Amino acid sequence: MARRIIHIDLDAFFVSVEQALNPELKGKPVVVGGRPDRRGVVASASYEARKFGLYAGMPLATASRLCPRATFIEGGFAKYREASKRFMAILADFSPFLEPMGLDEAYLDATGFESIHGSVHQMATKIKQRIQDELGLHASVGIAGCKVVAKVASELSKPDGLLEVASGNERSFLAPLPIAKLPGVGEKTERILRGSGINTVGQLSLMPLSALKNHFGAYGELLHRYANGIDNREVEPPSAAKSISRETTFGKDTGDRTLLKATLRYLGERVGNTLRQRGEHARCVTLKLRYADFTTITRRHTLSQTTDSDQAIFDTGLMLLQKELSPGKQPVRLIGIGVSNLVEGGRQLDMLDSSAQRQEQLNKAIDRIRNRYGFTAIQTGRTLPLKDIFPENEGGYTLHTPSLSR
Ligand code: TTP
Ligand code: MG
Repeated sequence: MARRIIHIDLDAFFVSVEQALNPELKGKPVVVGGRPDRRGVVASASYEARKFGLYAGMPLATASRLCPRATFIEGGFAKYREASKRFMAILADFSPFLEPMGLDEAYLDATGFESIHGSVHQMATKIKQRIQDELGLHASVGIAGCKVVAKVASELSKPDGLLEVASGNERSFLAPLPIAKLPGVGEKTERILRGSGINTVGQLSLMPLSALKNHFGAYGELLHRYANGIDNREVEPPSAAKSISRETTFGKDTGDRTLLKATLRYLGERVGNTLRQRGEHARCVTLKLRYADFTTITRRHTLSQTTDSDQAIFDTGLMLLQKELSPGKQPVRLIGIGVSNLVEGGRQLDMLDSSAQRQEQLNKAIDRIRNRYGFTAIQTGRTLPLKDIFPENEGGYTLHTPSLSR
């Protein structure tokens, strides 16, 4: 099924928030960034100010020379963060497949949402309307079969625009555009490409992949795909995209089960500590092993309930480890444990389950001590064997990979 991706970006965001709060500024050249007699640059310029050649990044002094009658505002980040939160909340009402990109920009996967809203175009119109009604802001929207084309479309539609690229037309839509319009093409790349006579995305799309790879390496491949309107990146809601993992390589390959378990416990506790610091729960636990001959395996287990407990992370890791360890196996070179499918907050503890409550309280107490005095300030029984093996350093064990001191 062809995907339908929406890219949405608010117009002159900082300035528009100021204008919504102070309607006297509407329809006028306005700059957020600071007073013109100060050092500093334009953060956001209203479209009226852009007519005078003002743009983000321009020194304030230059801006005031080009447009002396513009209103210059210092701005306040708290206002923009608040507006951003409300903007994202509106988007979340339309699709759970939402990937915020900074404060005023997001991707939504609207595949299959036609039936709810009539069409994705109508869905986008409703989103724009709500943003205008509730926040007093204008948004520009691009709709296409992939992220990169949707982004180009929204940019092209500004201000207050809505541009849909029909399925299958991605390549021909991009072809006439100057290469600088393609995300990923910065000033330097633009210069190099123009130097070889490549001025449009269409010309870039016709360059042989091998030539681009020779010139730009892996980045050349990306350019080739984007220029051809190909972009398989998913819209990734932040929590689903995240994972936390810790791993280490042993100084000497080992088959010692006590050492393997103790290291797994230690790594698992580091993972759990980070998870709790972020206020998240995990649904999946992954074990990673690399054997002496560099064969690497990962084994994953999905839990029936999300967790942030060291014990649950370790128990699951241990269960996976025990399945892998058999007398005939090679010694282990590297061991790692990670969690994924993270959700904010996670489940409410079952209040009847007093052992789960005790676990939670224990984890919290351990975290408090460790966050204050260092990781090795308190030991769980399982990690004690590590004391004899690894030197301690700055409140943690010095193992053989830097990732452990993270
Ligand atoms: P943008 O979306 O790039 O710019 P914009 O919303 O002001 O204008 P447009 O209509 O072209 O989207 O950035 C969003 C906000 O981020 C912008 O309002 C201010 C801030 N910002 C900076 O502080 N510095 C910068 O250099 C840029 C580009 C943006
Ligand atoms: Mg914007």
